[in-house]
Amino acid sequence: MHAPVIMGVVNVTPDSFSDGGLFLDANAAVEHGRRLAAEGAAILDIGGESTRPGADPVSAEEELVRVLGVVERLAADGAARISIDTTKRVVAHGALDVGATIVNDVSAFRLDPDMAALVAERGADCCLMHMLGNPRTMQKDPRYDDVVSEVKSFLEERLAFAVREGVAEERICLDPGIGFGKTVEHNVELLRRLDVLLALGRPVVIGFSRKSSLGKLAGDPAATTGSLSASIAAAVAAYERGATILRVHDVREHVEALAVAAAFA
Ligand code: HH2
Repeated sequence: MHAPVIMGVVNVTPDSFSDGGLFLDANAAVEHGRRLAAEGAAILDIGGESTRPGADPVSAEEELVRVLGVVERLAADGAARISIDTTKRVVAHGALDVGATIVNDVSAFRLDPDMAALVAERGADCCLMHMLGNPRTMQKDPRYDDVVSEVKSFLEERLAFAVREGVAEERICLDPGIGFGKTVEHNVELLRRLDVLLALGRPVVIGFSRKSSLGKLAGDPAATTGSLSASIAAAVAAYERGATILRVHDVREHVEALAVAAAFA
């Protein structure tokens, strides 16, 4: 089985759901990113706009101010690859100019279709994620007939779109978007039947870390976040079901747990 790849989260935002405001200051964000790289993150995913349910949108100018210096400094370190977590072409463009090599677009190139041409032209890698609706509305009674086949069809269509726009297929990862327009049951079903998404032939990214479904599964129906231990359990389950990239906030603990899980694979 493949080795797990850890993507460490660096949120340069005042309002992210689990760590909003902690790393809004650029120096604090860079220090945090350095720590995550030293702990074993192969990728640092840097974002300047929260996608939590109900989050307010941020302008491209503001997003650039938040992330650009952080991307540049962490890319210059060379300790980890840099991924820019954005749906905006202009932000991705700026980040690629200063050293990012991966575009993580939670809209899968829908909010800014020109993003695909940018990724193609720059030879960047990308992650295309499923989301039902948008962050303002996505958790209001999400419904599917069959969440797994609907997410699969969506990702299949987005993969074909990206390839049509010139992105090399081997540069594309897919993500079912845990918590993006999904109930606890939807998230569980997506992980339980991950083989259906793996059949698309691309590496799968899973971001379950700290999400509220984990707190609910662990017994608190009103949970707004998930604990570290719950996050690790989900990451190990995702890895054992074939996920390649685990997007996590607590890198050291996940690296340890996944190294042990990998020993049994
Ligand atoms: N989850 C979040 C943000 N970006 N990208 C991918 N590919 N997959 C995910 O599951 C994913 C993502 C939400 O987590 P976080 O960045 O911690 O929170 P916020 O969006 O509030 O900043």
